[in-house]
Amino acid sequence: MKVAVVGATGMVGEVMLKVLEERNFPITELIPVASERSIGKIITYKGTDFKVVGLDTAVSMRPDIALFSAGGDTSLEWAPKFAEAGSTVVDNSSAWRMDPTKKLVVPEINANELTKDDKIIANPNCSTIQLVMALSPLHDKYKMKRVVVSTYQSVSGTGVKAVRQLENEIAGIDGEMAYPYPIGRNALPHCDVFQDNGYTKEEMKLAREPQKILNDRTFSISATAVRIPTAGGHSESVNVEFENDFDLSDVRKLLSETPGVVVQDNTDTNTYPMPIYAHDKDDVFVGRIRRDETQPNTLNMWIVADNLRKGAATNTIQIAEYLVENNLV
Ligand code: A2P
Ligand code: 11C
Repeated sequence: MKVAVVGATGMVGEVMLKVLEERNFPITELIPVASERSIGKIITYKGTDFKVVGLDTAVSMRPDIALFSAGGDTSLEWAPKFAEAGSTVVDNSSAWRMDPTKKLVVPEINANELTKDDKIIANPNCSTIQLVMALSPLHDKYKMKRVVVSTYQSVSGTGVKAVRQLENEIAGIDGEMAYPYPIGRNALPHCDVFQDNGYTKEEMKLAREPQKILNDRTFSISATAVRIPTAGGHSESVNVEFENDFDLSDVRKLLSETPGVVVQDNTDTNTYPMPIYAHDKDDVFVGRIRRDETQPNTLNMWIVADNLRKGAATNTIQIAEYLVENNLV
């Protein structure tokens, strides 16, 4: 496979290259792509040096697969050009996610919807992916009615500038600000931009993307997204009301048998998911599983995953793997 990584010099792009290498993705030619200012930079992949090229050059090289993580505007403009040239695009931006003509895919849940005709495939938002990974098996068994989720999101979700802001604050250096306020020793109830309805764009992604992935609009999700000074992963406090009652031990068993989900749940040993543990891992970690004692058929749990891995790069590459394994490219 001739594979282009668009945004190869960015935070997610770098993790994509690492994950492609780790998983030994079948690459015959790698095409690292970034903005004009990075053209000619060297990217080393499996010990070989590759020169970064611009988007025009990359399209003319007609990659089989183009993995995009260079922001929504770049995807909106360039994904169709790659698709026209015959490439299959897997896009990590928010550009195409809610487009009814595009599939929004978490491979463990709905990769079977993919066909050869899907030339632009959307990768969900990081906080959505870890949420649906845990909700999907429970929904299949107990049928969700309503979910209330509060997130505790890593600065790495915002990008390099935000990681640097936190590092500068810790080191006591005045530098460029990615957020309107300090993030160290703080919590900002503000991820992505505010919308007319008073919610942020991140909160609306959490409300809408799971319905599309699970192909079911009979449940609703209400979200509050908060940025906190962690770097290794996003955490989520989740309250789920089901149609049907459940047994807590069955819930634990079901989640622990779900591929890609790891249950870490033992209050006797202080075992629960945390970003410092999830960092650099591909699984979604679930713990603090307990019954909501205030209303029937309702569960509380805590979900943590590395937002740059399963939340972005790994999920994108799993989609590409599915395409290759099923001769869809
Ligand atoms: P560059 O490094 O040349 O700016 P992050 O999300 O970490 O900020 O990274 C964004 C990635 O997307 C980088 O690789 C960046 O390249 C790339 N990028 C940003 N804007 C464009 C653009 N207009 N065309 C191509 N690549 C872009
Ligand atoms: C965050 N979820 O942590 C974002 C990052 O729609 O792909 C990814 C934004 C997106 O701020």
